[in-house]
Amino acid sequence: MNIRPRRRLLAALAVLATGATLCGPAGAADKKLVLGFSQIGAESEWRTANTASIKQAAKDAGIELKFADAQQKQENQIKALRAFIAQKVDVIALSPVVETGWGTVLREAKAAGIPVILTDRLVKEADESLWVSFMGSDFVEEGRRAGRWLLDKTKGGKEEVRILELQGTVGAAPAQDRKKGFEEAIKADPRLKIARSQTGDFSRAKGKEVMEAFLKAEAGKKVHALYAHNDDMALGAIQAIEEAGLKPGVDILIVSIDGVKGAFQAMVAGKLNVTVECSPLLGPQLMQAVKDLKAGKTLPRRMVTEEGVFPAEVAAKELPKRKY
Ligand code: GZL
Repeated sequence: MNIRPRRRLLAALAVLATGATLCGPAGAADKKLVLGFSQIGAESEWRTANTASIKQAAKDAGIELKFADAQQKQENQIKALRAFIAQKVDVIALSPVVETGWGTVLREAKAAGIPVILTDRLVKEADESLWVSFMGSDFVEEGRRAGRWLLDKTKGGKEEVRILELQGTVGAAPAQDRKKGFEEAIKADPRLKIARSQTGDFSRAKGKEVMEAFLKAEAGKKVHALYAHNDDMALGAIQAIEEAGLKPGVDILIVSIDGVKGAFQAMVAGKLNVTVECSPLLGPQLMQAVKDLKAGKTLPRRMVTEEGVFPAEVAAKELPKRKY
C-alpha cells in the first residue's frame, strides 16, 4: 500500500496513540530477551552468591532467565544447553564445571545461531569462535597472590616450610590455574614445599574429610601451612585441625581464595590468615553483555573482574562491607 509521506505520518501518530510501538509486528519490540544460564551447582558460598547475583541482575534488567543447576555434573550442563537451543533462547551463558568436553554442544549452539557467553570459568577448546566472550577472574594470578603471601609470611626462616594443598574440582579451570600460579610463586624460595595435595572438590565437607586424612598421614611431622583453592574447603579443614587438637591459623597457617563472608568471620576469630578475593558478583556484567550483544555490539573477548587480597589484620574492618 503506497501512503504519501503526510498520510504515513498521520498513520504513525494514530498507531502511537494506541500505545503500541512502531518497530515490527505488534509486541515484537517489547518481547523480553531470553537468557539460558547453565550453573554448575551449589557447592560453595561462592556459588550461592554467584547464583543470587545472576538471578537478581536478570530481574533488574528485565531479562527472562532460564536457570539450570547441574549439581556439578557436566552431562547435566550439556543437557541444559541442548534444552536452551531447542527453546531458541536469545543468548546462552555457561559456567563450565570442567575445562574439556564442550566442543560438540557449543558447535550445536553456534549452528543454531545462539551466541554463548562463558562466565566464571573458561573452557579448553581449539575453536575459540564457539563463544563470544569470557568474563571471570584470573585464577593463575589468584594462585600467585596466595603463594606471594605465604612467601612473605615465612621469609627469613631457616627450616623447610611444609605445605598441604586442598585442590578444587578435578579438571576445573580454577583448580588447574590456582595450582599453577601458587607453584610458580613459591619457586622463589626452595624452603617452601607442597608435601601433600588432593582435591576437596571445592566443598566444605570434602575439605574437612581430606584434611583429616592429611593430618593422620602427617602424624608426628611438622605441617606449617595449608593452601586451599577456596574458602569452603579451608573452613572444613579448620574444623579438622581443631578436632585434631591444633590451632588453625596459629599451628598451621591457612591461605585460601574467594573472600566469602565465612572466611572473614574465620579471620576475625583468628583461624584463617588470609583470603584472596575472587568475586562471584558477575550478574550485572553478564546482563549488560546480553543486552549489548542483542543491540548488535561486539563484546570484548575477555572481561576481567578486579579483585584484592584480604589478610586477617583487615578482616574486622572489611567484614561489614562485604557483599557476599
Ligand atoms: C571461581 C569459582 C570457584 C570458586 C569456588 O570463579 O569457579 O568455584 O572459587 C566455586 O568456591 O565452587
